[in-house]
Amino acid sequence: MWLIKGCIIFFALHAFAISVKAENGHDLWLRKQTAHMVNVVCKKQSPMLNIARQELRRGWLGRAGASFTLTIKPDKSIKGDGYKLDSSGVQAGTEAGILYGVYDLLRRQQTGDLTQPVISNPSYERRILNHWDNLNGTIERGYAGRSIFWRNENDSLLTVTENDKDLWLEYARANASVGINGSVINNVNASAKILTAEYLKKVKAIANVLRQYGIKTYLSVNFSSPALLGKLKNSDPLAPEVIQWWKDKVKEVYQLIPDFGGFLVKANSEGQPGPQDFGRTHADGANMMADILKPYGGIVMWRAFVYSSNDKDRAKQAYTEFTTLDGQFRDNVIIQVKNGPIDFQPREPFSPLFGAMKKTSVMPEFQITQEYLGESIHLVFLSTMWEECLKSDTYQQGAGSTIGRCTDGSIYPQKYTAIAGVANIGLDSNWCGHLFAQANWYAFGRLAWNNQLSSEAIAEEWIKLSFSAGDAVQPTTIDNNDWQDRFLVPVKQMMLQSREAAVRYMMPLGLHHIFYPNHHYGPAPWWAPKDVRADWTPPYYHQADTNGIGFDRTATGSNAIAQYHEPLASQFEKPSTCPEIYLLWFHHLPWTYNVKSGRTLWDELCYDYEKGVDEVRGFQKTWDMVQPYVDAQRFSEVQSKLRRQCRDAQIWKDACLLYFQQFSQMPIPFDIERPVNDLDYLMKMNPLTYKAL
Ligand code: GCV
Repeated sequence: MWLIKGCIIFFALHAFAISVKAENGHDLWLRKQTAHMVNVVCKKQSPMLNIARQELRRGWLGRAGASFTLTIKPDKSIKGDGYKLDSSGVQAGTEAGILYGVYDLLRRQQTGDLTQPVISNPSYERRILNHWDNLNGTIERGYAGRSIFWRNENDSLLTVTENDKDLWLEYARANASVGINGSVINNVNASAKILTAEYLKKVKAIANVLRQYGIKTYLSVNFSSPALLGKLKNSDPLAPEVIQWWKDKVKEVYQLIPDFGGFLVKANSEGQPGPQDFGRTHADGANMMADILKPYGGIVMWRAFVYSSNDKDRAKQAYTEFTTLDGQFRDNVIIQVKNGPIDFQPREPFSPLFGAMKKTSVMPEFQITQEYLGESIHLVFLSTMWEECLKSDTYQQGAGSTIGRCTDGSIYPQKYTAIAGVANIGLDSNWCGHLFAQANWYAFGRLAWNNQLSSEAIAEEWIKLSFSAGDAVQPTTIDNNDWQDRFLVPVKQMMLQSREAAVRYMMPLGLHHIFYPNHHYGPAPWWAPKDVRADWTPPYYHQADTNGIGFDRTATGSNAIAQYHEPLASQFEKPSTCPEIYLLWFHHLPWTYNVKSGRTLWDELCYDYEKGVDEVRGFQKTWDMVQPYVDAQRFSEVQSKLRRQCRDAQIWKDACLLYFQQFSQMPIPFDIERPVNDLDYLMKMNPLTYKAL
């Protein structure tokens, strides 16, 4: 009888344990620890040093009762906010450096990476999130709920509550823990309203919170603000009254926020106003602002994302426009360049502007939010994509002129170095919509700090910080080795494979921008209404016809290849030497063209789509197999998103193969799965909502 009773109690407790083991992901990679006692020694007191102290007490996993010293003292080997770390303490030249060192130490204690001592210096001086948050609380390309900074008119627009401040503080802490030290808190498609006195009051409140963790606040500004707000007759950057307007405005901003970081500007791009509206150049516009910001230590991040419909190849335009201005920008202007020449596609060759602007500071812009990579539905670890970009060799100053080195001051003497990531953060309880999207925020911070890190190391860290053997349904039956083999290894493998899988089921072999319009979620290679400009339609990019497929960017085509430095230009020029991952980016080739595997181009395309879908099915299995190691809530959320990802990967494959088959007129190889959706149906439904058009 006692045995039965015992069993009932055991199962009841066990069931309870399962049901309470739920986590909503809000703690990110900073989950609560059962910390040991630590004696923190620090001669100085300051709010930031107090945070460092508090973090050590909250997370110390070293020897109980050990002492740990925080020392602010310059050292030749320490640069900027870098630090020196060993098991007895951290030394840095700045308070922020101490904080970063403390986070590094705690991360090492938690992940078991106790290699010491360490000297760690940031690759980029400014490591910045760009929030595309609109002032009405919506987020352009945001998939994790509404803005954490802005609300709509019906919701006490500009009030700042204690809850707001608490959330901003959590946000700032998460950023600081990975070394991010700047936030642009409004959309680059900027409303002029951000510079009104009432909005600036709120900006000040946000800056006051972010500053506590060493984060500078920046604003996106609308180039026409002098006309829109100041009621001037225009916003010509060379007009004295316009310059005076910006001077007054900048003064007002710095009176409120003395450590304000500067402006981010999207000018003469996608309908945004800019200096060209007044016959001036990008340099005229950027320099006018830079001169005004300079006395305050502010910078201008001027975006190179410009294109117009009158050019034959959108991929060439930023390079053409900006290289001619090289040397004309002030030293506190940084040109912000997207990783690829078009627009954050699942795969692009790097933008040829990197390394080509030799007398101008340039900063990379990555997109953390998954506009083109499955929103917050698909599991895609973007670190591998950014690593690919940062490690790409531009050859601009000989072999080894990687994008990382061309932008971090190693090759060109930039006065300021910076890197930006378009944030994927919203009010969702887990911040990013998808649990694994948190890994992209994390990875951006880690790469911004150290652009040499490998995605594998980053994925491993993130997994170890976000999950643990203690999360298992029956933690007592699992030892650490077991957890590593059965959880860490397969989940890491899934993450590392995920971006390549997405490229395969969306647009393999260099295909690009064949997305459904506006939301950019699913496929629409056919979409080309007559009244829409060609460079906003997929056929402009894939150029499929009965002769073949791909965009000819060779010397006989648009000649975009000439924008790359040798030996890349020659390598890209010939299909036989062009890396196959970029084949259809640079070449229009017959369907029967033989690729390196010996297959025809058409067959290769079919196998790639098939493989991409199969890989996602594999991710589903991996995740189901690790169920015993994950709490119920996080497990089921990811499981259900993977189901949707699988359905939609199948849609990608079916839509693209059935559509392109109309031109290739070749059979889908018989050893791969047949499409399961009709093209006619796919062409009539919205792939995000599945609703008929
Ligand atoms: C903020 C793409 C996106 C736009 C975005 C733009 C940009 O075109 O679709 O939503 O606008 O890039 O980076 O400025």
